[in-house]
Amino acid sequence: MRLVNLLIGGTAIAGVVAAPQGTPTRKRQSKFMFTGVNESGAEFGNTALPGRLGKDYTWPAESAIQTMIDQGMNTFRIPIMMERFIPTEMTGTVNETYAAGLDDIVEFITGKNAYAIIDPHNFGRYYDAIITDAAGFGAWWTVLARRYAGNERVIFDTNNEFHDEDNALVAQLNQAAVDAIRGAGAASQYIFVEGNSWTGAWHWTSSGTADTMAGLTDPEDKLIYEMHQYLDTDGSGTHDACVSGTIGAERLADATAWLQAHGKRGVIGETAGGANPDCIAAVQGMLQHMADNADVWTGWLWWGAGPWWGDYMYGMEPPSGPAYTGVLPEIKQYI
Ligand SMILES: *[C@@H]1O[C@H](CO)[C@@H](O)[C@H](O)[C@H]1NC(C)=O
Ligand SMILES: CC(=O)N[C@H]1CO[C@H](CO)[C@@H](O)[C@@H]1O
Repeated sequence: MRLVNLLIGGTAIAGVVAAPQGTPTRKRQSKFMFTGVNESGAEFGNTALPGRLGKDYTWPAESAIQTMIDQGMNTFRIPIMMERFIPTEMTGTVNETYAAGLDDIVEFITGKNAYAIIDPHNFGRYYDAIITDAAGFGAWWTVLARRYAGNERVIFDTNNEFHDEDNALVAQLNQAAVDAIRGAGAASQYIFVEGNSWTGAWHWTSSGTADTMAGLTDPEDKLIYEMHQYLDTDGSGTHDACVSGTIGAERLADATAWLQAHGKRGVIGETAGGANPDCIAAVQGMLQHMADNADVWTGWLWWGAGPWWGDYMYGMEPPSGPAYTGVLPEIKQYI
């Protein structure tokens, strides 16, 4: 999701109610490997660095994640800020306060046997400057991957939505991250790689990002191409209305063909539409298209949930987020 400065009415979530441990995961209906939601909070207040816990940023609520697990979801994407994890320079040392918060939420999710996607929500930038230092980027990833190398339910997401930069650079940074993660001894985990042009599925081939991203290599062969797809007129995910009831499948068609032609696997890491009939049809059509092409599509994640979204139009936070009440019941068969 593209950054827009929202005023987050931040009420500090002091002590989240811990869900009972060991709750069995509900049987999942679809064949997708990954279904779930983005769990916002730790990347909020991204212009306030390092930021204050409970004022500028927060961590997702365990009780909300438990609710989604009970609905059959098994994958939670946790956006973080690179600068909060390693504050001085990419080759610097970890801020243990922030890292401890990440440890906790990762442990909670993976302790439920779900996947935790660690997503540096940085748009290919560090302190607002386009990252060009692949070695430094690799160093950052080495530190993070070493921390979670023993947890195979962690998924590493190279970076959220590279945009307005060189396609070759984006591929180089992705490869540096993959090499660093494997070099750190994290061999069992999936790695989600993201392309340029906001990693949009509808622009995947036309933007040229596909050409450079096709060459990525992984000794463990566990790369999954993470693409994002919104269904509003400009594909930005900033409108309640969708273009039509068929726009979801239409916008994915090109990327599906590319994945198949290149023997790659993909995941829709962010998607959303308003809680209205057109958008529901568009989302259903998209998920059906993915189910029909499950040879290449491994799953999908909704944008977004998290304790501070309030009545945000795409909010899937239980119990009253508009998408939790208005969309989720309509797409249950794809979980
Ligand atoms: C480390 O993180 C904490 C919590 O976010 C923050 O209060 C503190 O200022 C950070 N320290 C540095 C050096 O960034
Ligand atoms: C439009 C929108 O909601 N943008 C938000 C997307 O998520 C980032 C990080 O979670 C927020 O900072 C944006 O405001």
